[in-house]
Amino acid sequence: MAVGAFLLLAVAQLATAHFGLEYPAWRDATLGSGHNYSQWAYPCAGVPGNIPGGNRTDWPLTGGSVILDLHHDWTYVFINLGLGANVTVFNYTLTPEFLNATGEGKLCLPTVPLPADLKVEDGTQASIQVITVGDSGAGLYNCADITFKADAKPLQGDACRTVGVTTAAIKEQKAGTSAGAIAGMNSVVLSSVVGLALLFVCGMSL
Ligand SMILES: [Cu+2]
Repeated sequence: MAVGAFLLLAVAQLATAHFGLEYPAWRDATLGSGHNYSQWAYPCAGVPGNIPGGNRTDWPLTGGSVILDLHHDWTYVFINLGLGANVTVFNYTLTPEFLNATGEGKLCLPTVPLPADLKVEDGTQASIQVITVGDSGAGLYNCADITFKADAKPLQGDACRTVGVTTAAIKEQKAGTSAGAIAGMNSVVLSSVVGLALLFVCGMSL
């Protein structure tokens, strides 16, 4: 009975948790798609890039919007970029200050800017990688293929609404000035992990 209950919870965890990348449209649905995808799998949940006839979204030259569907109580969010038609290496970070997102719901970031020294042209193809990290410490991955376009605009108004989620930016700090902040953050993370039963780490919060 105990084993059966554990397996049921394990299946529920696989089926119900993790996150959706709604904009730019992800390469393919990695939640309940029937494919053999796993969001635990680096770099893009097992979804190949540049799928023929697949999603590819126009994105502004200086950076665009990102919408996530978050299913966990809290998560850290990182967004990376790789250039090319079929990207497997995401070597530009778009979140020098990664996000600590609290709550389940929709998170819309109106403009995620490119690094100042990264110049792209109209028609440059690329991919966005979104990584979320929760209590378990393991990363979850989703990717979206994009084309940088001079006439593409960030989402505005009702197209970019955040519901149920609050965020705080976690700033990178210089060595020697950050000991207090890091010690404080670790104690918060540690107490929230200790406070959760192991089976609740991922997936039972939907
Ligand atoms: Cu999950």
